[in-house]
This record gives sequence, structure tokens and C-alpha cells, in this order.
Amino acid sequence: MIQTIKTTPYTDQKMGTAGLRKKSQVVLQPNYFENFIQSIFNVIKPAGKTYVVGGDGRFYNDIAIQKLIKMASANGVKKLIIGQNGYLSTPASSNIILKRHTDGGFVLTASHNPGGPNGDFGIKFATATGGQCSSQVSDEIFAQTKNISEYRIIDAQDIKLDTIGTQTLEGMEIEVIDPITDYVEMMRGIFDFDAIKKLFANGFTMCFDAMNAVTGPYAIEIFENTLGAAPGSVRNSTPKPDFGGLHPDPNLVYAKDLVNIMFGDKSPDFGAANDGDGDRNMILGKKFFVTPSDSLAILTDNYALIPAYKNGIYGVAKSMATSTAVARVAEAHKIGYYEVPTGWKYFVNLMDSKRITFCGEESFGTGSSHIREKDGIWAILFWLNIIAATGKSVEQITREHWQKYGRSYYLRFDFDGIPTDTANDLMKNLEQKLPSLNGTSQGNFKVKLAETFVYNDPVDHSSTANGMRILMTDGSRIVFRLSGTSSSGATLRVYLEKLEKHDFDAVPREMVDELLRIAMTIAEIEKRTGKKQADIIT
Ligand code: VG1
Ligand code: CO
Repeated sequence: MIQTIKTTPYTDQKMGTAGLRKKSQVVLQPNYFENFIQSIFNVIKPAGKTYVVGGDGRFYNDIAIQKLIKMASANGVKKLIIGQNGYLSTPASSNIILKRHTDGGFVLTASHNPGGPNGDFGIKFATATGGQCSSQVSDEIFAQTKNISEYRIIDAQDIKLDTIGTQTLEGMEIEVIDPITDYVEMMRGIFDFDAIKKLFANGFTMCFDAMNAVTGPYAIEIFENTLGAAPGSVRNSTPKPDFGGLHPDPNLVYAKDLVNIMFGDKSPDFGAANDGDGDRNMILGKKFFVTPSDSLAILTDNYALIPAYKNGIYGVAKSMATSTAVARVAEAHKIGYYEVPTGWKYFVNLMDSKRITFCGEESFGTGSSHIREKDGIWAILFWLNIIAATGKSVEQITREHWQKYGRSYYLRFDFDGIPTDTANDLMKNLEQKLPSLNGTSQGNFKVKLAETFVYNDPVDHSSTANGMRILMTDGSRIVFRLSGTSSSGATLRVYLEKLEKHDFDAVPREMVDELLRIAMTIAEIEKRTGKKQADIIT
């Protein structure tokens, strides 16, 4: 039976860089989740339509998914395609949206943010493109959340999601699918699985850390069962509601067990990790770390080694904050090159219009037009395929890349937990200062251009401002942005890049030290936030 429940609005349901992301305790407030879902429905008019539903298995996934199912039925949805037990990685969900030509999908995740009652919860909403909804759509949804007075839900028992098959709820079809099979098939269609199988058969070793999040079962099936990596190559492979206390963000700080393994004695040949919902990746070799910006450049440079791309690729795109390494590759290969604001949704139009095939972000995100989200396992298979095809190690491949194109030393400095007003004032002050910086000398650098970054989408002609950049005459860069994924307070991100043509063995932190001092001074970071140094450096 359909129930119409009266509710009152919350004022903080604005989506950020990737969906809605909040503290779990905020989402647990009465009707908080329901209000948000009904607001989406009010905008997308879901009657008669089909959606994909899944999540990364974090705390509240199981309860939220039941609410979502019952609300979808009450709002006239024709069909839901749901991952078994409510699990789907973000890339697997995007694949199913496209493969089954659905009208969109929901992934219940706060991505790389920690989970559990004291962690974060979130919702990513995708359209029929397979990518997350545009800012225009999320603005309309936000407007709905501020005016909502009721929502619709079916009063029924919980749906069983543990068995594959089809059932109905008040006329709505519910198809529970294996979340892994379609994804493995897609990967098999892109990469040379036989070559990678041979690599493992010849004794190649890897360690993949699923960080107790959603990609564990995908990784076991692909790396161990299909490609023959030794049993135990995948660690932390069982998704847990609190990720076993891990912070499922694949970087040198949070994936530290994997880093210790890869930098220890007898390290495997290859190391990798994914984030909570499986769209991010970190790549490591023996005692060697590949920055995500370099990874994007290296994958692009080696596209011809991959069966699906060997006949040529369209262009490549990166988020503005990502290092310029891939720009040099695009120039060498004479392919299109685009810089977009931070957030995967900005790549979608470029992929749909065949302007780009590959894209990536400095935040451990890499992907291609096989779907409309970044894809952690895709990036790892790409690296394995390159290694299988060339017989070279991760370090060799990367060093040869630097020899050819130069090395962009690159680090991101995050200043966390800043009061929102303080952060906004800091950015406003900086913006006013930018014009006066043009042409000035800053230490050993000379400013070529200091500006607010504005992206004009070539497809829908929308215009988006995101962050500020100071470009130096030697190719070095300083970028400032406020995070759009923090669940409380503000995070200031300062991205530093120094291009080096000859010295490839320096310590990145030392290489960017002068740029950091310049950035701290120009933005008055210590004076305004009281912080002498960043909280996290990645
Ligand atoms: C961060 C990253 C951005 C990424 C986004 C979502 O956003 O910087 O590159 O697209 O997270 O990633 P922000 O606004 O906090 O800088 V995921 O893996 O959470 O979907
Ligand atoms: Co993610």
C-alpha cells in the first residue's frame, strides 16, 4: 500500500563534487534520506522508468536500499536492477546503466570517505548517460529538498536481496543481478587477458588491497580466479560496513599496509588499491609509487598496447588540478586535450561527443569512455596489460616516460576542518589578489598567468568556475580549490607542480618546497586558518 508521509525540509542537501555526502549521524535523522530521494524523484519524474541500484556495503547501505526500493515503487518506477545483497561498485553500476539502457542509477556510497556510524554515508545519482547528474540537475534537486513537504513510500516487508532473480513490489519489477559478471565481461573485452594470464603463470606477483570495501569480490574474481594471480594476492577482500576501521582512500597515507608491503623486503612486482566504491586506484611497483597524474599520462602514451584502443583513441582530458604530464603526451600523439573542473561529471559530455577516450584526476581517478565513471580495476588491468606487453617493470615504464617527456613533480596539500566562512574568505581574498600577481617574480619563479579557472563546456555551453591557478613561466603551477566532498567544515586543497627535464631522482616534497611557501604566503593560509602545515599530503 502506498503511503504519503508528511515531512519537513533539511537545508543542507546540496550535492557536491560527487553526489551527496554527509556524516552517517546526519543521514540517520528522521526522513533525511527519504527527503533527498523524493526530491530526486520530484525532478526526474521516474514513473515508468528503470534504474540501477547498488552500494559499497557501508553502514546504512542495507537500510537505505530498502527505503529506496519502497519509495521507487511508490513513485511509479517500472523496474529496478539491483546488485546482489545491495552491492555494486560505482564503475559496475555505470556499466549496467549503459548496457541495459536504463534511465539512470543510484550508488549508496560516500566513496573514499570512512564508513560506520561515526563515518560518512552518501548517494551518487547517475542519469541515462551512465555518469552522475549535471550541476544543473543537482541544483534543481537541491531546490526541491528545500521545499519538500511529503514523500511516497510503500508499506511493505523488506525485499530479499540475497538471491539472484526477479520479484515484484506493488507492480514494480525488481531484478537482483550478480554484480560481478557483467563487469568481468566488459574488462575481458578491453584487455588482453591471455597475455596477463601468461604474466602471472610466469611468476609475476601482485598485491591488491580492497580496503574491506566493495571491490574485494571483483578483484578475487578477476585477478585470482580469472587471471591466475596467486591466492592471497587480494587482501582485505570482504566488504565490511565500517571497512574494518580502514579509511578506504587509496593513497600513500591511508593504504599504509599495502605501502609497507610494497616498500618492504621481498615486495611483490605490482601493488594496487581501490577506494570504497571502486572508482579510484593507486598504482605501485617494487619500492616505487606512480602518481595518478603520471599514471594518466603513461596509460595514454601506451594506448596502442591495449586491444580495445589499438586502432586509435580520441583525445584525453584531465581535471585542471591534475598535473600537466598528460598534456605533453597529447601533444606528442597529436590528439585532442581538455582541462575540466574537478569532478567526473565534467568528462561525460566530452566522452559522449567522442572528443576524448581517456580521462583522469590527480585524486587517484583514471578511466575511459567504456563507462562514464572513473574505474579503479580498469586502471590496474591497463597497467598489467602494459607490463605483460612490454616485459618492463612499473619503475622502468615510469622512468622511461620521464626520460621522454620530463617529470612533473606533484603533490597535493590538504588543509582540513577549516570553518566554512574562514575558507570562503580566504578564497575571496585570493581571487581579488590574482590580477596583481601577473608578471611578478615570486622567489625563483615568474608568474605567467594568475586567474580563476573557468570551464566552458564545448557541448552544452555551460560555464563553470572551479578553483584558481597561478602558472609560472617555467611550467610550474600552484592551484587552489575548496573540496566539494567534505562532510563537515571546509578543506582547502593546494596542488603544486614543478616540471623537471633532467633530475628524476629528487624528493617530491623538496622539489615543491618553494612553491609551497609561495602558496602559503599568497593565500595567507597560516594567518587565516592558524595552520602552519597541511593535514594530509598526497
Ligand atoms: C574529490 C577529488 C575529485 C573527485 C571527487 C570524487 O573531490 O578531488 O577529483 O572527483 O573527490 O571522488 P573534492 O571536491 O573533495 O576535491 V570519489 O572517489 O569520492 O567519487
Ligand atoms: Co570513489
